[in-house]
Amino acid sequence: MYELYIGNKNYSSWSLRPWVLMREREIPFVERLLRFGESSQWKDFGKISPSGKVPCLIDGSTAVWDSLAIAEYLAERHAGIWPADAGARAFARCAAAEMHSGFFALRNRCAMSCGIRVRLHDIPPELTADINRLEMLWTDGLQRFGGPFLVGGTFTAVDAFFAPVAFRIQSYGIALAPAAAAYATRVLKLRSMQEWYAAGLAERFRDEPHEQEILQMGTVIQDLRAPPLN
Ligand SMILES: N[C@@H](CCC(=O)N[C@@H](CS)C(=O)NCC(=O)O)C(=O)O
Repeated sequence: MYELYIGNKNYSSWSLRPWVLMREREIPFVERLLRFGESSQWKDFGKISPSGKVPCLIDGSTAVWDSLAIAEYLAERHAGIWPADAGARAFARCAAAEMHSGFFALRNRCAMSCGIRVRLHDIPPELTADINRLEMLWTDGLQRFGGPFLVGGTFTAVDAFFAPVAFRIQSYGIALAPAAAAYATRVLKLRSMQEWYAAGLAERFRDEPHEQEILQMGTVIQDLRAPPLN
């Protein structure tokens, strides 16, 4: 049985990728959640994962410690992680890689925090450029491959890579063109995403660095999370 180490569901965008992918592809795993800021939990994890970062997939004696590498590792063992058609697969891999190594303004200015709603202090040109590129990329995929997912009829790794963006769009009220907005809503409505969201809302542990990162960029206008413990 695979073990998947993840961070707090409210904050950990990188963790969400393999988690939602495995859930949507019905690949069984044991979830191991580590709370940010709790050094006792992370101390032992550092012995398991070379980077000490989540997500990390453990398969027997093999550790796979990066979300894109996890997708590729799973693709070697399970059908349907990437689309069967070579053209669709190339598109999906490019889009997932683009998310993995780009969209810096979106990632830095709109940190994932599923349970809050934020009004950004400002929207600089680099954020507008990321949003425009996202809209273009999603619209292109949906048109080319016919939807409802980014490269066709089934949820694949590329959708998993953009799943955290769907939460960001919800939290920051980012307006998108109709097809792209509908895709984000569709992803948010998946049962696995709803479960992740509910678990994120129920988390009572707050990680101060994550909270501060958001307050630097905007004003929290709604906090739907369970009351904090710490
Ligand atoms: N490139 C990595 C990035 C992983 C990453 O940055 N994870 C963050 C949490 S979302 C982390 O573990 N932070 C804890 C730390 O840096 O100590 C991936 O794709 O998995």
